[in-house]
Amino acid sequence: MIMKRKMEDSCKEKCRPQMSEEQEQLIATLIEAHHKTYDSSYSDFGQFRPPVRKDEFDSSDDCSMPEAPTDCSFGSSTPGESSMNSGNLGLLASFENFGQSASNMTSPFSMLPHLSDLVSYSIQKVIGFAKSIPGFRELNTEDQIVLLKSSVIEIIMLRSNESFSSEDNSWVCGSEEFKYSISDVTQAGHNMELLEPLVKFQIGLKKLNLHEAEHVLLMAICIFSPDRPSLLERERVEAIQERLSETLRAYIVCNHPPPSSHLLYPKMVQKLADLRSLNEEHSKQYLEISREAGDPSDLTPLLLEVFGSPLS
Ligand code: 8C9
Repeated sequence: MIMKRKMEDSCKEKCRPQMSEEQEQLIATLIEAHHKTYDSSYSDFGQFRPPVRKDEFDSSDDCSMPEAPTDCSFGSSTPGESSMNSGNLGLLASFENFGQSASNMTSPFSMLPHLSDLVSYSIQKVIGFAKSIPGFRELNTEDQIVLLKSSVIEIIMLRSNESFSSEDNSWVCGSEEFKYSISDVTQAGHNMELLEPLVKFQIGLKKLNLHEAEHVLLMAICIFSPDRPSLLERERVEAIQERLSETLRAYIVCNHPPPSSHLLYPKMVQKLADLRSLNEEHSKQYLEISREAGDPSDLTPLLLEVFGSPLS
């Protein structure tokens, strides 16, 4: 009897940091923003320059047509909402046009044009997501740009977990054509060595079985990292991140049942640390790829702006 009373008390105690109305609202806003910027049907992928996969068993390196449609007549389409253009991000001034020339089929980086378009498209979506996080638009423009530039590759890695399949360690975006295996990514110039940690990260993240609320909060927390270099108003960024992490902790306590809730918050924080080292590796790789890529037009103006041009 006493035992039972104690149990009930501790349960109440557990839900002590009950979710406030404001926290519930914050989660609803983030989920809506994510739905608006992550199309689970991947229907825009057909507008990217087509993926070109080298037949590993065919050394002839011929110029046969890729399986993908080579018709690039989508030309002037501008995928992504124009919400990206509005607002005050100077970074966003450049808008992407995916309808560039057909890929160079003899390039050793045969997947580069397609993956560049995928990353470029994802950057635009991440910007759209960031802009709808309460507090982001109220920051000064410089800090908005610092936060986005430094986190965007991390957010792309995080959001890609939605398409990642642990069954065969690939990202599955609808059809077979848009299924990215490790070897596809090495065909964009990324070496295996650095891809392995990314795949390990994806597997580990998948295992956390995050609820959608947790997934979107993790992305928002990552964007509002107060320790990014050269932030002007660090304290404001920190205050927003604090509000987001408190919401995440409250959500887990109140809505995530054990045993998977066990140590979930610290495990998520560890994922943010993993992303930092992936980000660092990425910067090095990007520099190499952008130097070595035969055709500079394999990259896109937005990629050059966000990750930097090798010439600058
Ligand atoms: O530096 C990069 C780069 C890419 C293309 C360029 O032209 C220039 C540079 C990005 C590098 C990373 C790998 C870094 C290893 C440390 C990039 C190749 C990875 C992606 C794009 C490979 C394919 C699967 C980062 C995330 C990887 C993938 C994402 C999948 C997505 C599909 C879908 O879930 C992205 C997501 O936004 C979706 C919409």
